[in-house]
Amino acid sequence: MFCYQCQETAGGKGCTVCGVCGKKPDVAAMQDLLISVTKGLSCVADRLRREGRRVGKEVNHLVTMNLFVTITNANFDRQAIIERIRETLDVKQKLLSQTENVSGLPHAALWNGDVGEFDAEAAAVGVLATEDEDIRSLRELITYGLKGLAAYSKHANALLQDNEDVDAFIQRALAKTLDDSLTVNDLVALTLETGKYGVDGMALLDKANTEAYGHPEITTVDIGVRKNPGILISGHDLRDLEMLLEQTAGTGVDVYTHSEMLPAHYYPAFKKYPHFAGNYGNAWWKQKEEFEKFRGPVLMTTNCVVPPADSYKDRLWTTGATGVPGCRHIGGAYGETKDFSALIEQAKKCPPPEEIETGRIVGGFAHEQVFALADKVVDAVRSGAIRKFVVMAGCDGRMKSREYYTEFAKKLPKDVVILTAGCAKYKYNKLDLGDIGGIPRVLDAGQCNDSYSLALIALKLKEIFGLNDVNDLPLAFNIAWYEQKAVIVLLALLYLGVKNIHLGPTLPAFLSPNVAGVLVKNFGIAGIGTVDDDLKLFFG
Ligand code: FS2
Ligand code: SF4
Repeated sequence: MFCYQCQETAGGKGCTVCGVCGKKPDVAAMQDLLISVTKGLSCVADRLRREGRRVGKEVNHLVTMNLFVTITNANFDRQAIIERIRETLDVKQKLLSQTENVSGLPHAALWNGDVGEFDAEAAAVGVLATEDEDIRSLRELITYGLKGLAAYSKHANALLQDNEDVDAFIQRALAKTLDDSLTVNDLVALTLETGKYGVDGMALLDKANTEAYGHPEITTVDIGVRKNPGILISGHDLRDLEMLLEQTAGTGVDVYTHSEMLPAHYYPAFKKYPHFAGNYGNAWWKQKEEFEKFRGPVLMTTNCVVPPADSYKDRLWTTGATGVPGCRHIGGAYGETKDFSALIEQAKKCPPPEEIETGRIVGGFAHEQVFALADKVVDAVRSGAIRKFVVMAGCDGRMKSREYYTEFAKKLPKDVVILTAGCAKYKYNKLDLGDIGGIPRVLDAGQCNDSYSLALIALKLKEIFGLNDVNDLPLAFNIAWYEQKAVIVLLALLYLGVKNIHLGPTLPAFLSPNVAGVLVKNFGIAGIGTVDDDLKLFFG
């Protein structure tokens, strides 16, 4: 196997024996093949569009779901991935028969095979199949950005919202990653174009979420426990949460959020459920210990899943793109109501969760809420009470080097406010960092996709202060990344013209020295240093 798509890749170079995430070589192989056949399907779909034909939503949804399945910590179930490969090949063969002309299509678009041939094909189509390291680097950078974009599209699709332009771009760009005629410059341009569609994809999801559930508002979330049995729901899919809340109403079972589901509490629509109890635990990587102590069923709606210990495997349920062999999976197409009854019955027989902490955290600072506070924020900036903002959005992870972010938050000058989104927040959202004239010093916009909110807030401030360039704002970017959704967030920020983003705790292994050089030269991208050096750099 060879995989280097996430920040925790082995030795900062690539996982070759087994994934640090727990992905085994036989699963990695099927993920490689799933990507290859999805690129093949995309080539054919793109060809059909060029011929003026319509490509159905079911093809778009298949492509986005396939990409999502291969994101870090989403799916460890080889058999489930094999089924997806089969389905993708079937759909692709049907589309192939509709094309007027198959000439010039790449191998991936024309290949077909039985399960017995899957492993041999997988071995030939992985990341290392591209020999030139710069072309490989850019192809992977684009592919990982598209995976993130696909994940966000999928959540919007689950709320019955689609953007055909985004889907057509995903497929066109996937097809281009197989086009040997494209130069490094062509692929750099495609990388930025991916960022443009990243903005569109996040806008689509923002619209889908807020139209369905209202605009996030300032909310205090309990982090302790109640006395009833509970179900813990993790991941990013708000539609899954809604269905679970509906089905648990009146059953005596409470629902708690975990990790990236915490921001669900900020949406008005979920406040009507008295059994929506609070948030339990921290970021994804602490789940083994925390799921053990939760004592009730846990529903993973997306990554990040850590392969479970046997002690709680029978309580871990997956849905959507996630999968773990030996854990039960709940199916359901977009628009259908998923059946969570078995999980609820299991919960009723479980003891209530063990208390691991007490207290409350505050969040809900997405764009509309911050716009409502704009006068207060602008006054604080004009008076000098707020000297600067620092965007610390992104991901959390296991590496000890991420303690940097806790230290950085603790040592920030008291007149600096953190803007955050994503699971990165767990490195500092339980510290008492206080407020500035009633504005909390940590403003949590929501999930990683709500980085879109942070971009809108920056653009709004630019307008209010009458600036021509977003980089003239008193705003620094110190982003933590881990998996591929952070890649699309980064590309979206680059597309919006944000410069001098610091990315840590390490730069992606998939950036070749030359590609990293382009990002440094054109966008001022940098890594992180020591906390003290970086504080000096950002705040003088
Ligand atoms: Fe965190 Fe994992 Fe949000 Fe990522 S829970 S690293 O999926 O997308 O952020
Ligand atoms: Fe390694 Fe990350 Fe790939 Fe898992 S997702 S195999 S940890 S690079």
